[in-house]
Amino acid sequence: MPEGIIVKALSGYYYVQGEHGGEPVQCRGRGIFKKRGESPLVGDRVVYGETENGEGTVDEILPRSSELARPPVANADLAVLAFSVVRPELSLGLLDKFLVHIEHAGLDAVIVLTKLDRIPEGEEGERIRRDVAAAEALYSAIGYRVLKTSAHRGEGLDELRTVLAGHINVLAGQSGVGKSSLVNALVPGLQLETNEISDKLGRGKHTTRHVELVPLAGGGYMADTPGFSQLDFAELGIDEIGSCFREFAELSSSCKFRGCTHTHEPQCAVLEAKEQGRIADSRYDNYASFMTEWKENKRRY
Ligand SMILES: Nc1nc2c(ncn2[C@@H]2O[C@H](COP(=O)(O)OP(=O)(O)O)[C@@H](O)[C@H]2O)c(=O)[nH]1
Ligand SMILES: [Mg+2]
Ligand SMILES: [Zn+2]
Repeated sequence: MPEGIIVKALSGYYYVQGEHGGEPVQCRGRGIFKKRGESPLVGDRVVYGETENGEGTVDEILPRSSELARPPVANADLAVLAFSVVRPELSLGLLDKFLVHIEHAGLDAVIVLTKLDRIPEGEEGERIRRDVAAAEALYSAIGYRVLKTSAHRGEGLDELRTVLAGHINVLAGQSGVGKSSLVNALVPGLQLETNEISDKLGRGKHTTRHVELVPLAGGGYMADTPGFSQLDFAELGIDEIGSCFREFAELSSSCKFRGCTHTHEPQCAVLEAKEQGRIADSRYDNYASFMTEWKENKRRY
């Protein structure tokens, strides 16, 4: 039986892209899934069978490596985290918050700094360039790929294409940072609505649509709906936040106490590393503020 990947789900049909190319096969799910409470997702690797009329059935869902709720996608493995360097300005607090959620979902992340062409001349531009260089150095040292792009000038796109190839990619990043522009420049034929267009048509930004995986020229897929739009800590335990900071997670086995929160405990390897400058102040401060935010949210509900 052939294997494939569900690239689209619509009106009870699953569109399965076979391993050997060609058009996706329109499939029904087997009744057994419903009985078992299973539900095939876009991104699922499946075993399917073709029936006479050119349609098919999804017979088996292969084990998932990840599962996102928004958008509902299985097996995404790389988050493309877009942050503009101007309008809106780079915020390391928000960047770290996205990273926590991406790490928690079990995806790797590539940080894409966008709108490089918009950095102004003069002192203001110099300051922004210094901040960008510092962020690049900080996150590269932690182990994230950092790319700089301009969708308008077509800069950095070849490198990004290489990084995305072979993965199931999901976009992340706040509104207006240039996610849609980036993907439109990256994937010929895909025309995601950019904010300018939706403003002209007077449509709301939050039109719900069905998620679809768009094939990339170098192999792999890009989900056409951004994820990680909900950044409260409702789905995380307080003890999980630290493990979503990669450089903390490495150190925490050397903390004296198991379940160390890296805030006040003696002989805490994370606090020691912070004192010695091996952990960036911004990373530690954001961690501490997420812990506080988590506790405040808990008190409220
Ligand atoms: N100067 C410049 N503007 C950009 C770039 N990418 C996006 N923009 C603009 O930023 C705004 C938001 O872009 P959009 O792609 O809709 O952002 P999204 O909300 O993250 O999908 C639009 O006005 C774009 O034209 C870029 O590389 N350079
Ligand atoms: Mg958009
Ligand atoms: Zn500790």
